[in-house]
Amino acid sequence: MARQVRAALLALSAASGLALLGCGPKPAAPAAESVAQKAQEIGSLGVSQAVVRPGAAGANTAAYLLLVNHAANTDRLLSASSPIAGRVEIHEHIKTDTGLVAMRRVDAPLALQGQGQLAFEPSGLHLMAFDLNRPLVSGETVPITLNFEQAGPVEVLFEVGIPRRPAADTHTEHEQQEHQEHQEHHER
Ligand SMILES: [Cu+2]
Repeated sequence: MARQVRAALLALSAASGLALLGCGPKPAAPAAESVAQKAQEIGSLGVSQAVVRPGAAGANTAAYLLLVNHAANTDRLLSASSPIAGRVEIHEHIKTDTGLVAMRRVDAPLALQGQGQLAFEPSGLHLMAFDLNRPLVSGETVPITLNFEQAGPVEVLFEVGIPRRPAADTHTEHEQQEHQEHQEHHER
């Protein structure tokens, strides 16, 4: 009996040896399966396209997502926070009198209509993560918690990467300016 077990073990190790010879390192998961492109259903809320830009430790970065409210009643986004950042603010882009695009903090609760949706995207509404406490590297997944009046705290997983540009936005200047402004914001 003991001999049989030993023989089986030998056969197993031989098999695994062959398997090791036969395959190299596993290829990285294809981008198509990334968390950002998967819909996350959290209670009455649907989340998709959750992406946060890469950034160095101590820097600021912007996060984007599409929020859908499946409930009949309006909910309100009150605040956001994340273990990877000193603080997270809700920002929007506005056009100044001189025609420049600037960003400003949204202080009031942000309404999300019943059965409605809210898009956070480049050159529009976005989440600003200030003072990253570690580098964010493309491909990894980080949590940001959104605090809603009705739904309560909702932890959303964001993929670190470059957001897909909205179809209507073909200007690169906007994003460059966004980065500059974020940096100035930080240095102030
Ligand atoms: Cu911003």
